[in-house]
Amino acid sequence: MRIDVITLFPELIRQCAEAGVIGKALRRGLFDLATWNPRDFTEDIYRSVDDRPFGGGPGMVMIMAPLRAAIAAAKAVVDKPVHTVFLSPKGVRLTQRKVEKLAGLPRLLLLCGRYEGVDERLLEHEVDEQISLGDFVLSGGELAAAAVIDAVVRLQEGTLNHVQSAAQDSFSDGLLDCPHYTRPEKDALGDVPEVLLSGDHAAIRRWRRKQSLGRTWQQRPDLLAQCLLDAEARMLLEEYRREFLAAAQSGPDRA
Ligand code: 9D3
Repeated sequence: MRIDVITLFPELIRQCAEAGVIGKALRRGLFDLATWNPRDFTEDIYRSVDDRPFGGGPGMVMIMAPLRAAIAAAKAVVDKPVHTVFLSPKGVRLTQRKVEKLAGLPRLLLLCGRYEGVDERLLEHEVDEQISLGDFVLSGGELAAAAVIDAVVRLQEGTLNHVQSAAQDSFSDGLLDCPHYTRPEKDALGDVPEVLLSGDHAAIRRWRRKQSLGRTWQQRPDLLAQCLLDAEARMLLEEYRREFLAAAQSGPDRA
């Protein structure tokens, strides 16, 4: 797939996209990335990209002309349909479901805002959907765009070396991931749970599922409510709850 990003801070996007597994996917040509700076599409001597809001009030608003020119330039590069997303705190919350949909598209155009926002008329005419990362305030759309790129590229064929990694991620089965351990087996910070050293694969699978269920119950009851639990899951969760409540009864560790 090809991803284009309209941004006043292209280096922010580049930095994110060039690190780790996403950077490797980029270098291997598993996706194409281009950034377009509206500043390069200004025509006045000040290279203005913002102006004061009509109606008054604090802050500045991104003007349409440089954004339109940047979007047009990005669209013109390849003759494939482009899905345009504006990253905005007013958008719909991003979910893995949405990420999966975006990952299947041939072209994605991500539009990043700065200042108080973008002239509404541009959004009406150039944007297919608005996406938010959640109810907190960022300084602009770039970190959100970087998050979308990361999440979408992970799903491109060949990005992850282990075929299973993507499928086993949190959320794929609607539950949070289980805890992980590696060497050393014993440490001042604690010992690795016995079952993981037992070699009993059925017991290990059950333990991990129980931990996933229990942690989802504790941290994300909203996710758990969306899950259809089979008989084994109900039993494992009941066990986890019983152990958790028993531990709470006997009080926090007093050695
Ligand atoms: C504090 C300014 N706010 C007025 C009450 C409006 C506002 C404008 C622009 C708040 C944030 C931003 C910049 N944010 C984004 O561009 C953004 C964002 C976010 O702030 N939170 C979660 N997801 C996203 S996606 C893009």
